[in-house]
Amino acid sequence: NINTKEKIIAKLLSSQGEPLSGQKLAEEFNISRTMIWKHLKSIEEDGYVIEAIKKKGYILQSIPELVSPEQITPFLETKSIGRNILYFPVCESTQTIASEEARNGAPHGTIVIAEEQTAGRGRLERAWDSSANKGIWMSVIIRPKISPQYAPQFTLVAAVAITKAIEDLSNCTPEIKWPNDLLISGKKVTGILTELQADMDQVHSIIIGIGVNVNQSIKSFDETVQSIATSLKMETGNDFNRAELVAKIAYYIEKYTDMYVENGFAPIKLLWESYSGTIGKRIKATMLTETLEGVAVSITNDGVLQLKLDNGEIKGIYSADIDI
Ligand code: BT5
Repeated sequence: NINTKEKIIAKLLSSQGEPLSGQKLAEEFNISRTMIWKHLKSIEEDGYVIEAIKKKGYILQSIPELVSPEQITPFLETKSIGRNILYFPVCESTQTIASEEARNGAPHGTIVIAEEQTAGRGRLERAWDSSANKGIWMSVIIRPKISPQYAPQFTLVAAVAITKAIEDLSNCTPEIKWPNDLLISGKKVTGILTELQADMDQVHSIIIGIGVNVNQSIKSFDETVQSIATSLKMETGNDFNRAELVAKIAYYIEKYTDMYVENGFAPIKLLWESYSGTIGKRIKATMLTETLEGVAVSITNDGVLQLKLDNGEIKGIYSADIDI
């Protein structure tokens, strides 16, 4: 059934302004005119605009804004990031698919992307709200030749890359909240989930999961996150072309990954600090086994947060939830 629907979409896309006759479609797929009509209704629900011309047939007026490879590729300015795209209208989690693909040898730069996730996840198995056609839900597989201890730095590389991309296309500058959130007006617009496949000496792949809230209104968010989440549309009043933003993010991930491999973490750290909303603030860091309070004084060259406790002691924090 889905197959017939996809074939009808393909026919509409290739008909180039010539009306498609419902009768001919019915004959070709060997189903009733009513079934054809039902498929067309379902296609319209996906965001395609179809005009029916009496006695002639159906013409495609416009296609929905998607994050399909066909819509992303024209915007791409990269050598490797996004040159292999695996696209899903719906999946459980792009991160899970990307892990599998990475294990099976998917090339550096592969992007797994979905219109909708039914089991999107954050750190520590928390849920990530990923409603259909409104956000960017993607996982990028990179294969830098580094040792595993440096992998967490790629969360910071990604944070800078996404910040730059959002700034370029929206004129909003998100603030980076260490380690993995981007905020606009104090609300979360992006979450990053970095996972690693490695042996003791060498990284095989780093999988950067990226969730960006783009065209949602407050109502499209799950009630549990409505008070903490925002989208680019909510902040600016504008709709954004998600495919263009995906390509921009790919561009900056490539740029900063190359920069990292050539020059190390120092230049990335400078950029990161310029966008950070954490450094210099008094924070509470909640970790798996303890909670610490103090002033976030800096990040080290390894991306570790330096927290100055009230007794003057400096503690290195590798991962935590931060309250400011
Ligand atoms: C994150 O975790 O922020 C990482 C999110 C990564 C999502 C991407 S989407 C593509 C890829 N595939 C996946 O399955 N995941 C990645 P964390 O720091 O643990 O934050 C999770 C918390 O953010 C939740 O507990 C909620 O409070 C909140 N949250 C959930 N959905 C949100 C949304 N859409 N916008 C803002 N906040 C949200």
